[in-house]
Amino acid sequence: MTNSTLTIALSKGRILNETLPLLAHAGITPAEDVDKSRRLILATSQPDVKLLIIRAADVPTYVEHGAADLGVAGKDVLMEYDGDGLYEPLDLNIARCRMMVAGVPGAQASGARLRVATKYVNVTRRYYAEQGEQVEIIKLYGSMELAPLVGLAERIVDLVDTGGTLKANGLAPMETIATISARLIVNKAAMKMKHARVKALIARLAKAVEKNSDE
Ligand code: PRT
Ligand code: MG
Repeated sequence: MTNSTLTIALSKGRILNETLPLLAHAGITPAEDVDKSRRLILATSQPDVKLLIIRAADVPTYVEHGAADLGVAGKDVLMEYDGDGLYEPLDLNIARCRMMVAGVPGAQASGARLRVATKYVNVTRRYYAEQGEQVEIIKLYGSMELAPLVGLAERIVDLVDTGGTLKANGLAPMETIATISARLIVNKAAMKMKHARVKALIARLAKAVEKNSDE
């Protein structure tokens, strides 16, 4: 992207839905209906601001490499991502949930080690290391709730909001690893090179977040 453009990476779904009202407060609205559009680069009401629509887990990668100046990513995604080219200046206080250990109540490990299925392998490895517990981590890409039901694992590490998904699958929440919300992230070079505009946007978003929490 050219130096005069400010690009913001977002993922479709709850992140986009909950970020759009905050962006609107900052004077940025998409030029077309984001739910209907298949475009991956969206123009906005501000000619020099563009939105990139990408997968949630890819947002830190785009921002770290400067392919996007800013992004909105869940704390879960940021905890799992191992990079260091990012600033995280603002908790947007949206898309809130908890990262939890869950399982079938009373289920014991079949072998020597508890098997834990998750897409958050880095976070899970750190968590059990801190607990001093040796576990076998099984990498999945989604639908973790299925794993304990078919004998793939005794535990899962997944996001929990209402608890409805766990309950519907006969699982119970057991331990909270972290409380999660979406964060604004900024490329380090963009923070320097486009300082005034990035800072102004952060300030406007911070105001919108404040207003949100008053409601
Ligand atoms: O869906 P896709 O594979 O494209 O990617 P994604 O799953 O990473 O994206 P998306 O849009 O589903 O989630 C984006 C971000 O929203 C996550 O990274 C979190 O930071 C945040 N978020 C907040 C959640 C939830 N709440 C949430 N409840 N993400 C997922 N869930 C899922 C959870 O994984 C479980 O399957 O909802 C289910 C549990 O919900 P309850 O209400 O039944 O407890
Ligand atoms: Mg999803």
